[in-house]
Amino acid sequence: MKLWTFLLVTLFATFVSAETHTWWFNTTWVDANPDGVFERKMIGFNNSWPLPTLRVKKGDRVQLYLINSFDTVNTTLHFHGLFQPGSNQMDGPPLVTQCPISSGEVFLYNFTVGDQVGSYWYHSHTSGQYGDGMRGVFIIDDDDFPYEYDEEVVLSLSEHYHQYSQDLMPSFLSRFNPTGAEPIIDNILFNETRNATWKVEPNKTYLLRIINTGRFVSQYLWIEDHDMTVVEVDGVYTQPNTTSMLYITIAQRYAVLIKTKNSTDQNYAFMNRVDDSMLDTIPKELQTNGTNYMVYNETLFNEAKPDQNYVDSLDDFLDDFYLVPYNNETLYDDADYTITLDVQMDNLGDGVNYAFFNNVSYVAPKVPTLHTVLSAGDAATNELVYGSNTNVFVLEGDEVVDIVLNNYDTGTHPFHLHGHTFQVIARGPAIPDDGSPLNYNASDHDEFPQYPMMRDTLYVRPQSYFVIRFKANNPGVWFFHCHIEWHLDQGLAVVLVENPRAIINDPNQQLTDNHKQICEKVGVPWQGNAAAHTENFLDLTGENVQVKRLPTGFTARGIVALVFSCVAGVLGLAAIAFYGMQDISDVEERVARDLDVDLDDQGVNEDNIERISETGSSLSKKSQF
Ligand SMILES: *[C@@H]1O[C@H](CO)[C@@H](O)[C@H](O)[C@H]1NC(C)=O
Ligand SMILES: *[C@@H]1O[C@H](CO)[C@@H](O)[C@H](O)[C@H]1NC(C)=O
Ligand SMILES: *[C@@H]1O[C@H](CO)[C@@H](O)[C@H](O)[C@H]1NC(C)=O
Ligand SMILES: *[C@@H]1O[C@H](CO)[C@@H](O)[C@H](O)[C@H]1NC(C)=O
Ligand SMILES: *[C@@H]1O[C@H](CO)[C@@H](O)[C@H](O)[C@H]1NC(C)=O
Ligand SMILES: *[C@@H]1O[C@H](CO)[C@@H](O)[C@H](O)[C@H]1NC(C)=O
Ligand SMILES: *[C@@H]1O[C@H](CO)[C@@H](O)[C@H](O)[C@H]1NC(C)=O
Ligand SMILES: *[C@@H]1O[C@H](CO)[C@@H](O)[C@H](O)[C@H]1NC(C)=O
Ligand SMILES: *[C@@H]1O[C@H](CO)[C@@H](O)[C@H](O)[C@H]1NC(C)=O
Ligand SMILES: *[C@@H]1O[C@H](CO)[C@@H](O)[C@H](O)[C@H]1NC(C)=O
Ligand SMILES: *[C@@H]1O[C@H](CO)[C@@H](O)[C@H](O)[C@H]1NC(C)=O
Ligand SMILES: *[C@@H]1O[C@H](CO)[C@@H](O)[C@H](O)[C@H]1NC(C)=O
Ligand SMILES: [Cu+2]
Repeated sequence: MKLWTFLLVTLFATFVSAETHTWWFNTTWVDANPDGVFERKMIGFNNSWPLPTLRVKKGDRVQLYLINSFDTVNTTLHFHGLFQPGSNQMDGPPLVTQCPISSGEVFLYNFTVGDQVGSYWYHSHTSGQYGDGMRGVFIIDDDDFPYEYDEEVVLSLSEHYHQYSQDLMPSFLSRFNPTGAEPIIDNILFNETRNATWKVEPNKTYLLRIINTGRFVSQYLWIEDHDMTVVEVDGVYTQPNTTSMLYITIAQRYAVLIKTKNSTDQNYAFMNRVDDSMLDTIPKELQTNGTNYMVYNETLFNEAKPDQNYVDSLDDFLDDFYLVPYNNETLYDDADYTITLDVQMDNLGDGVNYAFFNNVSYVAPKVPTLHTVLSAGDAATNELVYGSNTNVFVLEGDEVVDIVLNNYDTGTHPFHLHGHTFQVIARGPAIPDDGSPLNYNASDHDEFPQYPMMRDTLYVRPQSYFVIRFKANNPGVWFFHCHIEWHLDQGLAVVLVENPRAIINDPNQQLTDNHKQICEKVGVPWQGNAAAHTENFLDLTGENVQVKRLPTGFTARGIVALVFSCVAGVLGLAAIAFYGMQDISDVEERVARDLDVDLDDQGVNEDNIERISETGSSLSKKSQF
């Protein structure tokens, strides 16, 4: 009898605990002043910004209706870190798993939260919109949270630009920005503001969920005279590890326990600081440190705020490589399949600086890759149908996959894999700008950790490498990309087509009617190969491809350095004023013509190469590569 009651109660509990959350969100521009020094509009939902923190439990259903109320632009929403088992079409990246949602349309993100808990976030995956504010925190609460705490608090970090993404992007991806220098940030935010106040009570344990919702810079985080005990990283519980400082890249999450003091006679500085090594230039007026406040005593706080807290070194942050998952999950078996990706940044024939994985700069196909899978039949296992510029790798079901990433660039990059967490099995040290890049050596490496750290976003150090390992147990089309929005726009992405047959055969994975309508409205076919051919999937004529390369021996930096050196040096300042009144690209054309460089055909008079590279080096600025 007792057992029966128990079983019934358990069954009932399981049954009722799966809730359905229905949200309707209307994208709207909202007047805001996040950093307190500049009024601008931010993208909110229903005329409100910052966006709400969404809370669910595992197994719950989410029905989020996204109403695109932008005047003209498309949008999409990604739930960062969610596995989306059997619901790949709800993952969010446009032209990877869905058609863009055009202005005036409503898309229903309808999915069940998988077997996951912890700290996540959601953000637009379209056109830098999340940098304009379309981002929020997503928490999967856990009834069986393994650590004791009294109160839970979320904290988001990000950087802030005064200009809109749509204005920053064209000048970033321009031949007049040949080094690919990212726009310099105007501020860093702490919980979507600055100088923030966190009121705490004494003698308590807080669970602080820290989420970097930024699009560019990593941040250091520390609290005056308080330690933080890491217990979760990107939704993976860890064995506790106590530190005084965190380094958190964009898209990463850390949940930490913080024990408050027993006395209320003092308040403390809660510092965030930009990793300024990621900035090309550091303007004098940029506040690289943010001082926020952990307030125990408001009376005292109103009298005097704590001063900025200084640390001797920024190198003492917790190295996430050494964290151990709480469940002691051991290293997976050796890889069945190893994908090696070389990261480079370089200019193409149009003088614009692009980013490459294995010499391919990602260009979106004409048909979303998932839709190609669903319409390709037997051809779905053939990488060719996905196009030559999408960097697609087809994975077999349940195989163990290693991604070896060698970074030839001198910058730090946070890479994110959709649909999975991965084991972090190797990561090399930073190599200074004047050293040669350090590649991963499969026949000579440190022993892999027995219990590797698992997460979904991982940084690679400058001119170094990492190796990650995961099981291909989640059929779907999963984007793997640098989360720095600028670098994604430069093409730093690959697409993993995981177990295509299983996707095709799963009734849940078929496109919803709403999804097909969205495609029709935006004029994107929902069937066909990368070039939108439905008859012959191997016919790629008309596919989208990257800009052509410059001829060998000719550096694109040369071209633009040449333009600037000519304009500034040879023609003099008066010429800048003169040319400045005309379309600036005209200047380049005229200079190129004078020097016999054919920009359109990318042909070049060999005699000029020497001169061009000379001017290039004499003028070279600090660059990210
Ligand atoms: C947001 O706006 C939509 C559309 O008007 C409405 O249906 C919904 O109830 C609103 N949601 C909230 C949370 O206010
Ligand atoms: C969405 O917000 C805009 C701007 O406030 C408003 O004009 C529009 O009616 C809203 N749409 C819906 C469906 O509520
Ligand atoms: C933060 O403090 C600075 C300097 O004191 C001030 O200019 C700015 O407006 C403040 N920002 C906010 C959001 O309070
Ligand atoms: C919306 O997406 C479609 C299909 O990718 C594209 O052709 C169109 O230019 C996009 N609209 C805007 C305003 O970017
Ligand atoms: C969401 O998906 C589930 C499962 O396919 C379905 O039963 C439900 O009707 C969908 N919700 C809406 C509002 O269409
Ligand atoms: C950050 O903002 C959220 C939402 O407004 C709030 O609940 C939370 O307490 C804030 N966190 C801190 C550390 O102040
Ligand atoms: C606060 O007091 C409790 C017991 O009274 C003690 O266990 C704890 O260590 C103290 N905390 C601090 C930060 O001193
Ligand atoms: C701290 O809290 C514990 C129980 O939560 C209590 O026993 C203790 O007296 C408190 N200590 C102080 C200094 O408030
Ligand atoms: C807050 O600080 C003031 C000034 O130091 C002090 O007089 C007061 O007792 C403190 N209040 C509490 C609750 O500790
Ligand atoms: C920012 O913080 C770092 C670390 O405490 C410190 O070395 C540096 O001087 C601070 N910068 C400013 C402008 O206060
Ligand atoms: C904690 O992190 C440090 C590196 O920062 C590492 O050496 C140590 O092994 C870790 N300990 C645990 C229990 O995770
Ligand atoms: C993981 O291993 C540690 C010892 O390293 C042990 O204390 C802990 O109980 C283990 N956790 C689980 C969930 O097995
Ligand atoms: Cu990057």
